[in-house]
Amino acid sequence: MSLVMLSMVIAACGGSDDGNGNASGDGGETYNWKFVTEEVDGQVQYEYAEEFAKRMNEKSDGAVNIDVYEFGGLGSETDQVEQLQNGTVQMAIMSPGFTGNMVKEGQIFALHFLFPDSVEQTQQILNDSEALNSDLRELYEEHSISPLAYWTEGAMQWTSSKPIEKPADFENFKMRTQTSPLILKSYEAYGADPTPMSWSELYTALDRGTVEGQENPIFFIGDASFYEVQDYMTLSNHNNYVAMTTVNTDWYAGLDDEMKTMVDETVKEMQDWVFEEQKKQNEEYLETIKNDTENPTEIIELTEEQRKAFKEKALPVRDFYRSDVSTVDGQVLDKLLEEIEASGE
Ligand code: 6CS
Repeated sequence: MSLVMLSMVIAACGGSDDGNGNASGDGGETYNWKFVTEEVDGQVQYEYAEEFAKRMNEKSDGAVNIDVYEFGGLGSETDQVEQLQNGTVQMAIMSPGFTGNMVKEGQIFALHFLFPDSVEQTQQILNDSEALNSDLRELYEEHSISPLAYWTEGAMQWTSSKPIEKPADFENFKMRTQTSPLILKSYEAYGADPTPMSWSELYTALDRGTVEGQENPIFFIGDASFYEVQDYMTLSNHNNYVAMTTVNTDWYAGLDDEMKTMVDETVKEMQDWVFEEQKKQNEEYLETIKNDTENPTEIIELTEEQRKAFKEKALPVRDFYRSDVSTVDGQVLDKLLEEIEASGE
């Protein structure tokens, strides 16, 4: 039932709607929320939101109905950030790579070679980190965005129209990035010429040569068919793709205790679910890309020595983050680094 129809039914029953997707009537309270994602049907973020909606509906005996929106249905990635902030949507999967002009500290995820090489260990840190789940969350909340969880969509790799094996291969290379300025800075550190752009334009831009390469987890490179218009994929594992489960801060604060607990518990249990989902999709798409003989992709596996050369160029970007980006003197980064070290890396 659409929201408009629902309001009509409630009005007919003499009930009321608080304008936040929560309505009370003779049949008890009902909740109708919108959940927007940056990906499309089948991709990890969308599958997450569908599973979340299903679990909430079951746990609430049908009282919670969540409409899940694919990317594009409600506008661009940055439009979606605004919709969450003004409460047009209650929930969103958001990539920090699109909020860097606003929440400067969130650009911490743009730093290459920061998290452990192991995706499992990285997810553990994302789950447990106080720097992220408390300190960074507060900074997002100043902008009406509450990140309830951080999760990886997998290690990121490079695709390109020429082989990328050493930093010099990036010299003047036209690299597509998300919009956060520190992501651009990270590629400038290798000598590249980065261009921010929405992924909705990326296939065409790669096909036409407007940009020569991009970074993403393997499932996304496969599902969005980027590899079809690229010749090489470098297994660089230079960073993890981190997504956030976010809610509008005021809306979340206004939920009754029982509903808030249900949301929190579901967000928590989804962490293991989404880890398995991204793992499965990343493994399957690696095979798809390898076996697609109609669209051959040369896969370059960097040695540890080769990765080290990129890491050396990437490390000074941390100092830039501390001195020129951070609004809290690098405290979130320093705390996160301590947590990473304590985790055994
Ligand atoms: O490259 C991007 O912009 C997109 N990549 C992923 C893995 N998810 C959504 C995002 O917008």
